[in-house]
Amino acid sequence: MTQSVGLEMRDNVAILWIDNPPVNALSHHVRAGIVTGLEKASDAGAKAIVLAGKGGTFIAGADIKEFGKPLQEPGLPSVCDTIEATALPVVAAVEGNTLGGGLEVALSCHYRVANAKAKLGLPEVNLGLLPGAGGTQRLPRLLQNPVESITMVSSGRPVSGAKAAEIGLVDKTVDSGTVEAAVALANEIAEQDFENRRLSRVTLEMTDAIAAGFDAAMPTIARKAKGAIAPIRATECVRAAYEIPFNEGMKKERATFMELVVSDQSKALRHIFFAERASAKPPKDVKGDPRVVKKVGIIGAGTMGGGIAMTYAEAGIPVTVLEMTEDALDRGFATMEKNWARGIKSGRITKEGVAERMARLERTTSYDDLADCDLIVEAVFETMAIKKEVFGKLDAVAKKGAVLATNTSYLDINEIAAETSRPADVLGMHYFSPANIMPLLEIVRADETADDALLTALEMAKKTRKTPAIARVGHGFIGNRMLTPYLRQANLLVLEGASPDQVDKALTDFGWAMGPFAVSDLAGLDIGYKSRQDQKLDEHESRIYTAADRLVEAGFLGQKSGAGFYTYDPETRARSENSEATRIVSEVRSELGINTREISDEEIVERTQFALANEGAHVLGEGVAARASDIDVVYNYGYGYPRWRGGPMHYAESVGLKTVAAKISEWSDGAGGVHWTPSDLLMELAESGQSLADWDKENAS
Ligand code: 3H9
Repeated sequence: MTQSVGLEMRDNVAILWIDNPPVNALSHHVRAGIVTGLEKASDAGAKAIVLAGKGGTFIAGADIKEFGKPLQEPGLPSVCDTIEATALPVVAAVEGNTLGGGLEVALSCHYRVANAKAKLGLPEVNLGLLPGAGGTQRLPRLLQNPVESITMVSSGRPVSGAKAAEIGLVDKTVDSGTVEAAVALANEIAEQDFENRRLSRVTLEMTDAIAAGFDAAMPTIARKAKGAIAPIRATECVRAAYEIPFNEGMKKERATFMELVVSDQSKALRHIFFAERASAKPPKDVKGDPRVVKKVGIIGAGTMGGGIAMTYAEAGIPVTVLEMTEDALDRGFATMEKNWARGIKSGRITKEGVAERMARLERTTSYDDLADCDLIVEAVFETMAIKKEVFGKLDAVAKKGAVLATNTSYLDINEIAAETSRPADVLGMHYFSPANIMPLLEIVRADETADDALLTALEMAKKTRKTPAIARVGHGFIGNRMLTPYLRQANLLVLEGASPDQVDKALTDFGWAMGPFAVSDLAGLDIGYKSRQDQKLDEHESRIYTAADRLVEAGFLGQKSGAGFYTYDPETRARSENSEATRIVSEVRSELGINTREISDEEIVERTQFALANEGAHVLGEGVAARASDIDVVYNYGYGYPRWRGGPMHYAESVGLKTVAAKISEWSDGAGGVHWTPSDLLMELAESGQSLADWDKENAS
């Protein structure tokens, strides 16, 4: 037996304690320990066994770090079979996280007692996998209703212990004392026959109604999967439980698991699982503790400010919202209330919940009222002069030690910080619209930002359930900076002969939530127009956007004006071709003397995705991002990048940095070369054969 599985005898009951912090993952030594523990329990004269987890959690699943490495026996399927076949009855004491392989272990036990608050689920699909230790075969044999099995396996969403009792997943729930209750049950059933509790022996029958249920569910599962394969393959295995005997079902499940575990999708999803945990950790050089935040001030009640205020109010933190006029406050507060009211309609929040949130919001037009705030987030116009004015005022009123954050999406935060007498308190907290919904928080560490101010921003991300990634100062930080070359290529492709719809479709087929032209229409074409004018682009750059500019000048602003690159149905917002946009695009092509050509979807994907990776490598090389994996987090959580592709940097790695670098070199030497600046870092990595993952390990601060 190993130290990670301990044996405790309580009279006739043996408790096998799984102890593998922090989440009791089923690492090799735990699996081996369970098998030996079962034998020891029997040798010790136990009449029944309880399987329990130390630290208030049962088992959070297989050890994800072991995937992709050679399997060390015993494998989890065989451990589960051993548990189920044990001569003594085994009771699982389910509490905390009981996920993936953890739930499969519980399903192999003969009885389950759960804490009502435990989380039971099969989240393997989130890692591009399926339950690979009998979950797809044992779960439907336990639950009466196939729909519950299909939902749990295909969505990966966990259920509470209380819900688990309702659907027949556990035998009993308790509010506290889970292990004691499991021991009591073990004593009660110790002498009873439990043969019918071995789920592998249950025979399922496929009826017409069940088959029709699977047929009906599949298209929805495929639609929701948005290109991910695991939810579909997992559901097929659940279906097999009704169609073939247990042993054959297990073989099918195993074969599918082995196929998925080496798939690019699963590698990408596992990458992002660890990437999002790494990006939430403070840089190694940062010491100390976060400052205490009891109250937050938000400057601006527009779309961004309102969304940010909602985020904090939802997290239970009191907020003071400042605007220039009472009218602006009225509008901002009405919008927040309206947004929450939508949540009431959809059943996400109650009326009382909205009232509680609204009660956490105070309003003011006076900077003096921000004096008691511990964190103040500015969300006013994206103009340096205005930001400086705001920070000057804040400097005068904010209390000592208050963290002063700007929500700027592009500007130089060192310059903003210099406007105050306390640059150490200043940093960027860049939210994404709609801020109360979008999960990304790009935290910008300025040159003089204090460690504890940075830690406060990270802590706030956690409290408000945002996924943070830290960037350093640089135009557009990580995310928006990379958008420029991406959009540049998208617009060039249209000039060269693709239609906006072809570009959008190629990229949504690739997995993006939306294509760049649909996004531009949604954001408003005037936004890009204004920013281009402010930036005073050079001739090469402004040429690319001639068609986009002309659309704005012709009054096509995107969805808000009913048409942009596309026209929108006023009722349904369904989009169709805007013939006037098509005419403008072809007019611009002729004016610029471009001979159009057929453009393949492959070229669209390569040019846009490699442009992202190339700029990402610049960002990395300049130290604006600390890790390639942070860039992937930014794109996953802020820009609708397909999670199952891992992120733009991981995607480039999966294609092969050599291939990506060769293409970029070719393009930069070609006719459109002026639009490419190959990243030295990318070229060096491609040359040396070093991976981005290794670069992260060596260089991340
Ligand atoms: C599976 O079970 C396959 C089987 O069907 C078949 C096998 C044949 N492995 O998230 P946290 C680490 S697939 C290894 O910050 P929280 C995590 O990286 C698995 N490590 O805590 C982090 O490390 P670090 C199915 C794991 O309280 C630390 O633990 N199960 C694993 O916010 C703390 O994690 C899942 O997919 C793991 N399984 O959330 C569950 N889990 O400190 C995946 C966590 O170095 N896990 N770590 O950064 C989770 O969803 C969350 O971690 C959990 C806790 C909800 C459990």
